Amino acid sequence: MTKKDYLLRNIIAVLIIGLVTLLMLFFISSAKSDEADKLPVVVQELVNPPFVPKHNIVAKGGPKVIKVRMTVTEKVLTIDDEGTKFRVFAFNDSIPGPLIVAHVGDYIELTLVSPKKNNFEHNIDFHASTGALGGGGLTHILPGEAVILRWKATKPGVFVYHCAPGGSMVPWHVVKGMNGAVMILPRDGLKDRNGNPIKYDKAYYIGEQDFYVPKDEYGRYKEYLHPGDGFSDVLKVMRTLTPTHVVFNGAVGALEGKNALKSKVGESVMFIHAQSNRDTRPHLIGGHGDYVWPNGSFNDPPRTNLETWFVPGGAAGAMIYKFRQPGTYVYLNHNLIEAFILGAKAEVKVTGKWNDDLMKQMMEPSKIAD
Ligand SMILES: [Cu+2]
Repeated sequence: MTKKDYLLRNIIAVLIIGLVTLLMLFFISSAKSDEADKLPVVVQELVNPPFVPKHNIVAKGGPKVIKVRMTVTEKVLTIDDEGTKFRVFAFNDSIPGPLIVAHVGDYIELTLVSPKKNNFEHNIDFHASTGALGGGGLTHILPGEAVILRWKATKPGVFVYHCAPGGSMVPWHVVKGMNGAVMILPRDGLKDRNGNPIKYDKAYYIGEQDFYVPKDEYGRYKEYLHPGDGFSDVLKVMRTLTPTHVVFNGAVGALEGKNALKSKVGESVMFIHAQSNRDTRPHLIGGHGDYVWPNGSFNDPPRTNLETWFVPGGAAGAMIYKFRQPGTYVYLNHNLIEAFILGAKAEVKVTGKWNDDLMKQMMEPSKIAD
């Protein structure tokens, strides 16, 4: 071996050792940090329903980590016009809990907090997530604790989330109001069955809630002094599968009158409808579902021009309607007993110019000859 060969061999050996070291360093560093750690972080300000956080229909830029914070509330709420008081559990003080919006490929990083003054164990199961009972297995917190969970949004659609502490606590917490929804949009937005983009000008989020309030021997709704007092009585009513209240946004009439939803002629509005426990049949009196994803999957082409659609319990659905006429519409669960007697209805007040071509009263109600 010449001196030149010897030198060349040493150089090659040094290069190989260097390369192997670099590769090892690369694998060690990539094993340490997750993909999500390298992404930009945005904080999403959650808002109370029926409003939704500010968002773009089509994603801007690449995937992000979306940080949200929710606090568990245990409190007494008035749930109807008769002043019935019921102890509820809620995410961020509202029933339903706030809507979280992200795009496919984003990560949701939730900080869940349970203040010391609470009495029960809580957690959260995101139907949109993958693994550990939807995160439920990793988020059990006692009063005075907080937990942080990060999950990747892989499926486009609208999905519910709810508390699921285990056993009979699961339905008990859900029918006390501890549920909400997540919307995961496709990065390139919504499409019709021909691949054309679908847009909406605003979105409203309606959480439908069934309550099971015990009555006393005179048929009056019972109130309980201490947090755990009503459990066995509520469980008895739950076993009948017959709710005493079915409401939107936590109380009878919560989205009516001065709190009615608002729109104007020519505006496209998305209605997100979530029900964590019980089947429902959304319907817009005076309008239609122009585009409907009844079970919430944005991968499927929307159904069109529906009069009423079905959202199974444990799911959220989405509908988009462009208002063509002014006036007051009623958006309800078209089991009309649940809507008009138990409370599952909202009003939509729409401003704009009436279109005689679509509808015209040809004669006012007038007396008829005998
Ligand atoms: Cu809970």
